[in-house]
Amino acid sequence: SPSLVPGSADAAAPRAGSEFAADMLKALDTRPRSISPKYFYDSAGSQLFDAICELPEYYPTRTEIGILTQCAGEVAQLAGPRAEIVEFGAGSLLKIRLLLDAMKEPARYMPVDISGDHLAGSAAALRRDYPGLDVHPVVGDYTQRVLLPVPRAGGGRRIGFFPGSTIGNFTPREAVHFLEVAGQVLRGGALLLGADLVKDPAVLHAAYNDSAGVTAAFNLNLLARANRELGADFALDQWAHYAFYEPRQQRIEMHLVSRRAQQVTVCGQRFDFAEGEALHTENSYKFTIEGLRALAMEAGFRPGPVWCDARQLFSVHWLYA
Ligand code: AVI
Repeated sequence: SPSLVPGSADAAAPRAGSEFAADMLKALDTRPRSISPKYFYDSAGSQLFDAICELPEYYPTRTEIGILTQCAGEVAQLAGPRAEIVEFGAGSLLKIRLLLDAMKEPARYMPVDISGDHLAGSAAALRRDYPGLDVHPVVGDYTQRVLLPVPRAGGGRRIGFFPGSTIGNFTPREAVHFLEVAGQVLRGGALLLGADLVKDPAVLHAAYNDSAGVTAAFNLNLLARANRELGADFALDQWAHYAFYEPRQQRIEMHLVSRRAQQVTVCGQRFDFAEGEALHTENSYKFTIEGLRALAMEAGFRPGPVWCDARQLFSVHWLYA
């Protein structure tokens, strides 16, 4: 899972007091209706996201893995000996393994994630496979200031790792804020950042409208989750997955569109939807290389090398903190 500050485990009972409840009620009360994509990632949503990463149309994951495979040696050189890696989100074990395998003697790996369970699982696997590595999971919201352990005596540079273009799910302001916070904990080191690139809209459209309907199920899982956790009564077959590329803002937008006029109850409160009315569930910004570098500079980073695939679908940036 990309671990975009994923929510905690499913709960059987409606949790009217949860952050999800508060944000969903606020979203339904506001026009246009819009909610943070972080609520996609309960356990069902995280599994659906993993399935998305395997889809033939969803090029980012396999393209980034290809780039990381190519640049890992150079990254290891740039990082230097005894590097301390801070991963924002306990994401794909495959990606972090590519870096760890290339590094001479990485000293410490610190994944930061809101979900303790997710962290514990990946930490155990890495401890087993890298016996010399100090695996130090940190439970916390990496979009806010997180408390990391003090650098080890004789330790190397602090290298941040934020793959998957999860930065594209932030608003530009949130992205700069995240980069500023990351820059503070990485000062003197660097950030290795994956960013999806602006490209042929047909390629983008297909990636978010896969023929197997997995992205649709991922989007609709938000309503299913509300049914499970908030005692909501969304009739899932009355909602359409709608994703499109918006070229002026260079982003994919995902919405859930009401197929008819209907009333929904969430946490005991009723809300009306007209036919065609939407709940905006996600933005996925796409970047130019220069645009991403400018964003990083705004947050105090100094851009270093950038690696891309031959088709220029995806980019991986080394940013000096
Ligand atoms: C996690 N994130 C980078 C994905 C993306 O492409 O924006 C989430 C996703 N949404 C639909 N498909 C994948």
